[in-house]
Amino acid sequence: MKRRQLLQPLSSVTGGIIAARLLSGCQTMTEEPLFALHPQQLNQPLPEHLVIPVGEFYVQSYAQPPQLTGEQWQLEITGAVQNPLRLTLSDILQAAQEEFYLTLECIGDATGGDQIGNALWRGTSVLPFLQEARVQPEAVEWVLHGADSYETTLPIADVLRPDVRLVHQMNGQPLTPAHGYPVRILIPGRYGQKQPKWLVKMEAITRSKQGYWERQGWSNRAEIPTHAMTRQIQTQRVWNRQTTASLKPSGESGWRQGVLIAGIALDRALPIQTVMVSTDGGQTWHQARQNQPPTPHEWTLWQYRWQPQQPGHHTIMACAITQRETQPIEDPDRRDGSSGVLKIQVMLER
Ligand SMILES: Nc1nc2c(c(=O)[nH]1)N[C@H]1C(S)=C(S)[C@@H](COP(=O)(O)O)O[C@H]1N2
Ligand SMILES: [Mo]
Repeated sequence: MKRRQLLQPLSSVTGGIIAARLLSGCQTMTEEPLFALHPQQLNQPLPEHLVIPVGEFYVQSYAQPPQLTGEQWQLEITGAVQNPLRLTLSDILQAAQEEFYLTLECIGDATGGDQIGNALWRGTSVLPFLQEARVQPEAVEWVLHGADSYETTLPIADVLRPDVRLVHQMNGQPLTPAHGYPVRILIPGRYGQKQPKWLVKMEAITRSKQGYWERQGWSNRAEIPTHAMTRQIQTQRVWNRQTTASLKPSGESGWRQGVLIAGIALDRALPIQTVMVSTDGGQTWHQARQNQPPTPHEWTLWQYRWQPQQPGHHTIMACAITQRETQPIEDPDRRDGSSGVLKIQVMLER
């Protein structure tokens, strides 16, 4: 839904967009709090990792997921390469395995939206295969093809990296059909559109070209900017269609004992230096506590304990800072991803 609303002013409505509308946004979000934290426990360290279960993880597919079997699946490495390859699933499974956390987000995700999730992935580096295929010097880009005819492109050097992996497991289980069974590729630092599911062909090309979503006006670099999102107020989950919260003064999650504000932050390459939280619509800012994920490609978790003095309406905001940039309050250009600050209205009851 959100994606379609964003796309309409950018391009004419095509079959693909209608399919995207039908297939996205249909995940069931639970009302369970994201963080099992209470205001009384606010001095405890944040969890090291927070993973979204597969059944709750957003799905963004422009068409029906293709039905592939592990036996029939093959990955072709072809085009401007000296030694074209054809890999099977056992080639992927027999290569050196790596497990790593990586946060996936859709570039069409609205500010503070729910098309973002973190998972533990398992797979193998693509680099040894690409080195074996020997890309020709005149090649400029890779076209990454999905079995659903989805395609996206990336500069040659951005895929020839040890941390670009061919992935076959998500949270300890084989990829589900919706998430790309049997194999997808993960390119750290880029929005989801650069991460084809059901990957069947990597084609080196000598003249640059744009992929499916990029032709519809979405950023071709699709690099993740510095941004934070509030995900929880006290024990209530906050998603983009729920930007208000109401708290009673007393009782288990009463505001007089303090209010937990918590969320996530992400950047394409740099660690999150600081997350600043405002409870007065941006007039004053306070530093949140945060964890230190092993790589910047996994979301940073943060929390702030607010001790309100007055009942009434308050506007909560969170803003992330890296060495490169400070998150802007308003979205600069949503075709580069919505990186503006989410504003949550909190009503503290009398
Ligand atoms: N083959 C294929 N890969 C794809 C897509 C697609 O439609 N087809 N959608 C992309 C988009 S726009 C996003 S945001 C991510 C979403 O991955 P997920 O559905 O596993 O969350 O997959 C990407 N890879
Ligand atoms: Mo996406």
